[in-house]
Amino acid sequence: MLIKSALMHLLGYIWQEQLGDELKVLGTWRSPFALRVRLALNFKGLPYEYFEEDLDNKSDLLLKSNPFIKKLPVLIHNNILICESLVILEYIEEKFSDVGPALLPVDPYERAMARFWARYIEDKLVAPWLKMFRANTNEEKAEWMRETVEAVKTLEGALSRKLAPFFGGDDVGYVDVVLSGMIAWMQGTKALCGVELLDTTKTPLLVEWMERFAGLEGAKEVMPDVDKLVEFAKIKRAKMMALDNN
Ligand SMILES: N[C@@H](CCC(=O)N[C@@H](CS)C(=O)NCC(=O)O)C(=O)O
Repeated sequence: MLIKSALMHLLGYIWQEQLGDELKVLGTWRSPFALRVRLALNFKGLPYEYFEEDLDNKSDLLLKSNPFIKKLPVLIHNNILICESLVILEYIEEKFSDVGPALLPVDPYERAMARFWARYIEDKLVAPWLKMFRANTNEEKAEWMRETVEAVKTLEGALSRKLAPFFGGDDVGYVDVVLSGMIAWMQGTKALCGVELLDTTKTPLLVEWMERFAGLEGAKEVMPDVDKLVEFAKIKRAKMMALDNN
């Protein structure tokens, strides 16, 4: 795996030298969306320059790069700007189809299914998780928690039907990259919202998947520290509550 990853990086640098292409990523360490982009580039062995943004004080580069919604991540490819993590992943996949491993399957049905699961993760896991985290009442929190837990169970089932180490099969693919942005947040959910989302009895396959994923060369260097994330999120929520109460 180490040799494969070193080779990928070497090929990436050769590609960059030959084409004179330049990739920049605007992100923040805690963003599950920005993480997807960094992971996809790492797995493909594409070198990029990373810019850590302060979302309380957005840089001119971010405001100019994503003037419509002013959010991270942004991929800057030479002078081209691409926003929205899933859109960026598709761009990387299409533009650099000849560099590194493909993230989307070749078969149209498999490709459609990968996109379906990516959408599922967005709508049924990430969105309810955020609502649970931001809920003002216990009733609201319980409702969004129920939805989040349901989504995790469904993903455990989807992985069990794969009979493979990753959603992408023997290697990581699009769905793995999309879900992996949430790994640290899922690990921190007990501390933040009082519910253990992943454990060896309820979701043994996802726990194994998560450990396998976090150990990958392209992932190790960018996965956020769970304790740091929890600390950050607690402060963020306290500030949000204080604003709501004013
Ligand atoms: N759907 C977007 C979500 C992006 C997003 O919510 N980014 C957050 C960081 S995690 C952001 O930039 N927030 C800044 C803001 O809301 O002003 C994607 O997939 O890229």
